[in-house]
Parts: sequence; C-alpha cells; structure tokens
Amino acid sequence: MTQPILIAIGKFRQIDIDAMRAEYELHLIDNAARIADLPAEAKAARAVAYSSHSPISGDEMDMLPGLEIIAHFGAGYDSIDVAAASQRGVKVTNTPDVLNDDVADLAVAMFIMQAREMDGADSWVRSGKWAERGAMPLARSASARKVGICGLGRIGREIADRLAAMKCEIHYHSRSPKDVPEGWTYHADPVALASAVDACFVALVGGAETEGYVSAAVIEALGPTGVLVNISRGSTVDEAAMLDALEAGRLGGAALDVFLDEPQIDPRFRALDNVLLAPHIGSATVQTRNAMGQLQRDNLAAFFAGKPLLTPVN
Ligand code: 8YV
Repeated sequence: MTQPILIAIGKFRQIDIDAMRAEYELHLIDNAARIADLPAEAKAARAVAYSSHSPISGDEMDMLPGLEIIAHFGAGYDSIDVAAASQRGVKVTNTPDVLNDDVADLAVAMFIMQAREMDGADSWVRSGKWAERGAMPLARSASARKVGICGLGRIGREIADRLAAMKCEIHYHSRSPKDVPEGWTYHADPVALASAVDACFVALVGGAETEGYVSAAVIEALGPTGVLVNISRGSTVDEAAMLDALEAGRLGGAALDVFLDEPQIDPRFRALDNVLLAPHIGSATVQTRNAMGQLQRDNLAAFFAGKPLLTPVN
C-alpha cells in the first residue's frame, strides 16, 4: 500500500523522524520557504507536520494546493498564520496539556533560583569565595510571597497551584475571572496585578493579540523589588522597556526562558546580574517531547483515518 505524503517542516528529533517515516512518505525541509524546492509529487501532500518558531504564511500554504492539515509540534502556534489556514480550509492542530507540568516546574524553579540566588551560590562554592570570605550575602524568600499570574490558562493554573503549595498569596489577571480556589484575587488590569505582587509570572498565549502585553507600565508597577518570570513568548513582554528597567534598577529582577530574537538574544541581557536566563527549555524533557511528538502524530493519524482531530486549533 502506498503511504500518504507528509511534509515535515522545521527541526525534528530522529525518534520523531523515524516514527513519521514508518507511516508516511516523508519529505523533510528546514523551513517553509523551502516548500518551493520540493518535487512536484511532494507538493501534492495533504498534510504538514510543523516544528518551527519561524513563520508559515498563506502564500507558502498556497504552494501546496492539496493541503488540508498542519499538525504543529508545540502548544503555542504563533508561528502559523491560523487565519490564513482557516481561509483556505486548512486545519491546524497543536500539542497542548502534555507540557503543562514541565513548563510550570521550570517557571517555579526559575523563580526560586532567582530569589535564592542559586546561580551565585554555586559559583560562591566553586570559586573558593566561601572559604575565603565566608557566608554569602542574604538572598530573598520564594515561599509565602505575593505572586501574580498574567494569563491563567492551563499552564498559568499549574504555576499558580505550585505557588499556592508554597504558601504564596495568589493574584491573577486574565480576560475574565476564572473558577479558582477561594482567596485568589482577580485583577481586571495587568498594571493593577503588577502593583499588588512581588513577582509576576507571564503565561500568556503568544501572537499578535498579546504583543507587548506586559508593557512599560506593568514593568514599572512591579518596581525595584519586583521580579518578572516569563515562560510564554518573548513577544508578550515589551523587551526594550524591561531591559531599560532592569539596567536602571527600576525592575528588581527577571527569570526568562523566552526572548524576542531567539537564539540571538539582545546582548544587553548578558551584562545583567539581576536576570536568570534559560534557552527556551520549558518543554525540553525527554518525557514531554516524546508526548508532544506522539500527540502531533496522533492528530495526523486521526486526520488520515477521517476521525475527529484530538487537539484542533481552528
Ligand atoms: C516549543 C513551546 O514548541 O510548546 C510551545 O509552545 O514553546 C515549546 O514547547 C519547543 O521549543 C519546540 O519547538
């Protein structure tokens, strides 16, 4: 039996490539611009497996006239022009939920690391400063602080639950109040949220609607002792305003897993000692990446079997 054609666009692990090759006639390309170079028989594909933070536009979709589905590897799908896909009757799927725990773990771990200065603590021991100078200067508590979650979706909720277990006072902002445990405080305005808390966790969905949502005003409201933790997308924060505030001490600190220009991050970050940086590793564990790859393929299998898609976006 001939296998269906699948175009895989972006970076995939070998385990995922092998799994796709077992089911499909696979054409693997680095980015959407390379669709133009595909042989004519590949361009007849009905399905794309996508795994890239670079954009795919309507014009690129038009190069595949038989296209019916783009199955994305990732919860965030801001790299895909979903409106253009919908206009063309192309279904988009993503891989939500399977990464919630890992992303929430990372957010809370970075918050604790930043507060307790664990990076500096490690080098205090390694460099011999402990023996030479004695105890390290005091850090700050992570437990029992006032914390805010900006975007109480599925990942935001996991972060809040972890912080609640750390006896933190939970504040949140989202489009409308959610069904939350008693005592959690809703703020209709992100500036009001930032004014009320010691640390703010950004768990917004990426995309045009949330670009710069954590504005200069939100950052100023967090203030010189406030900390910003971002595990969502670099685009959700006004990065220039954040850098200005961090450099001037108007924002106390930041713990960041995401940036505007990844992996070519703004060099100003490297000179700051009040930031903790990570290379977009929220979902980067063997367990979660395996589950994401499986869900991506399960969506493709459902499509080819004519069954309902597991996690449709449009
Ligand atoms: C990336 C992510 O997909 O799921 C998301 O939205 O940001 C990550 O899990 C991952 O970097 C793979 O490209």
